[in-house]
Amino acid sequence: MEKTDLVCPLSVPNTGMVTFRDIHNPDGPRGLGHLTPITGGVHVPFDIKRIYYIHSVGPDIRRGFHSHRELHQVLIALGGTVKVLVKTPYEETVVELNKPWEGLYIGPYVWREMFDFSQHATLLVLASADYTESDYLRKYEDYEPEAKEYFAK
Ligand code: T46
Repeated sequence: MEKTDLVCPLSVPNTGMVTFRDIHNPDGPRGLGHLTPITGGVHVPFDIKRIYYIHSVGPDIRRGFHSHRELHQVLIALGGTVKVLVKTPYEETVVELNKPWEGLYIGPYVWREMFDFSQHATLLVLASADYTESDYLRKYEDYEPEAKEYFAK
């Protein structure tokens, strides 16, 4: 299932921002907090098959350096801040994730690198499929020609 109208596109194709509900009652008891519900196919443009989270990342660490052929994902900084570079052979941009009610959608053939994790940052990832190593393009020299062919269609 894909509902692309849930995603506000960025300048890089197959990427965009998704804003979730931030439920809180400022008139309720002090410190009651916030709640964000996410339903696959309703609030993100795919059925959620898997979740994982990345945390305790050192200050100078950069992760990612790959693309997926088919996977759809949404990245959410549940706490702290994380920067994400998304790029194709033709465009690139950097997004700072810093709100637990905001997600970065990344679809097929988008190269991603995550960096500048703040202390205690936790990055939640919602994914459309099981972990499949053969879906990864982990070398830029393998990624670039396949991505050029994909985006030429
Ligand atoms: C992505 C970014 C945002 C598993 O065994 N199962 C899993 O579901 C995942 C995601 C990873 N792994 C193993 C594979 C590696 O041996 O965990 C190890 C670290 O994975 P990786 O180096 O791919 O981690 P990141 O942070 O570079 O990338 C991850 C996701 O793999 C990737 O799909 O888009 O987060």
